[in-house]
Amino acid sequence: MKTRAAVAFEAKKPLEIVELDLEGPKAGEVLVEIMATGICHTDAYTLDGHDSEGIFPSVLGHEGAGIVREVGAGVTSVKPGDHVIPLYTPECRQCKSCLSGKTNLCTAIRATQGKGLMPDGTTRFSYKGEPIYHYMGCSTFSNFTVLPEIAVARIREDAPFQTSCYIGCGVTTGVGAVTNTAKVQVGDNVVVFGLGGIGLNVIQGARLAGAGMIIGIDINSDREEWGRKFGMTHFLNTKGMSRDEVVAKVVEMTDGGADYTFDCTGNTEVMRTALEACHRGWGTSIVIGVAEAGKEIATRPFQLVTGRNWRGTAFGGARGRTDVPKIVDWYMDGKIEIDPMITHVLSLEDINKGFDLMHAGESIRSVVVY
Ligand code: NAD
Ligand code: AHE
Ligand code: ZN
Repeated sequence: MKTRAAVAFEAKKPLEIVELDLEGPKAGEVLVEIMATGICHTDAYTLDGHDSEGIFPSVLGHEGAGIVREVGAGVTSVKPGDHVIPLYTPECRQCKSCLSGKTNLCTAIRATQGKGLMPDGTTRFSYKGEPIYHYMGCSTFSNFTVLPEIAVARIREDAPFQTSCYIGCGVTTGVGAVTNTAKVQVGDNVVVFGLGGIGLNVIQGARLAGAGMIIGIDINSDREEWGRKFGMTHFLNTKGMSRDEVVAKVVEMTDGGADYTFDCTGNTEVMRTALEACHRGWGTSIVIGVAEAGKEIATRPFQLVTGRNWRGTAFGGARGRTDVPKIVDWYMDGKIEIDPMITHVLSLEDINKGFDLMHAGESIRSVVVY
């Protein structure tokens, strides 16, 4: 079949809207009509050539929601007409990682996914007879996409696509980092570095968990108002401040350092600041931001010797097929907010505007509706 898609033909070039050829689902796969997709900073990071796994030409996008239109042989858990959210972190429930109960990082298809391929080692997209690669196993910047059955979460049908697509990455990542990874407890002091599409969801996750102080940090002063909307109690604009100054300020505000800090910037200097702003003896810093290829994190080992913990999280530690439908319920029941964070709704033709708005710091989430 044919599908309209925004294709990343080359790094650092705008996406091009073209009609691609799409092969139907093979055994264990499903064809999904994507109804809406968010634009996450990770899409921009890959398009900008910062992803060591970046492959071109490819169809980016990993934050979608849509409807199953066809299923391949042997598919039993979804059927045509089901509403689903694609999962860049699938859940096979059979691999060592899934069975461990210790991680959400299913390994069933990770090797081919990282090469832009379906589990059988081929691509379903092509353009003028040449292969176009998949991205994060999702490729939601295409109106139709093919996904492994284990990489879709079935969701309730009354959830609007335009907002629930954000649960495919940003909402789950931010809220899950607090509830699944950090397991923030009532009264804990939390510091969030970077108040964009992920950081604001960390803030609302912290509010949900009953955190004490929720300190937001950004270098864009417009983000103060945004943070306060979702539960931030204090704001710090760290533009022009040194690492030591930021750490000293957080230590002063929290009487010794934070119980939990979260990096939602992808900047390795900020990651260090976030670790060092943790309370001596027990504070934990969670890395959410994705750093550019070649970047490394550093700190004095003494920071760890004296009890600070450095951890990371992917997709908020969520087991997609199990947890995503629950997060959709939280949204539909009003426990978490999504609508105000969708600042821009665009057509596929205008998708590059979404990237410009993100780089200019003018959007929280842009969503493309098909
Ligand atoms: P975004 O562009 O919407 O937000 C980034 C925010 O960080 C902005 O408000 C920006 O002003 C702020 N910022 C930038 N530099 C800063 C600095 N030096 N100090 C303080 N604040 C600073 O991006 P997003 O969509 O929220 O994504 C944030 C990061 O999370 C990206 O690196 C993205 O790739 C990553 N991410 C990771 C996961 C995961 O599973 N681990 C999932 C989604 C996104
Ligand atoms: N490909 C990059 C790493 C990118 C990365 O860390 N991705 C996150 C999700 S970001 C969503 O917006 C993730 O899930 N990581 C776990 C995984 O298995 O990819 C690189 O450095 O090579
Ligand atoms: Zn993302």
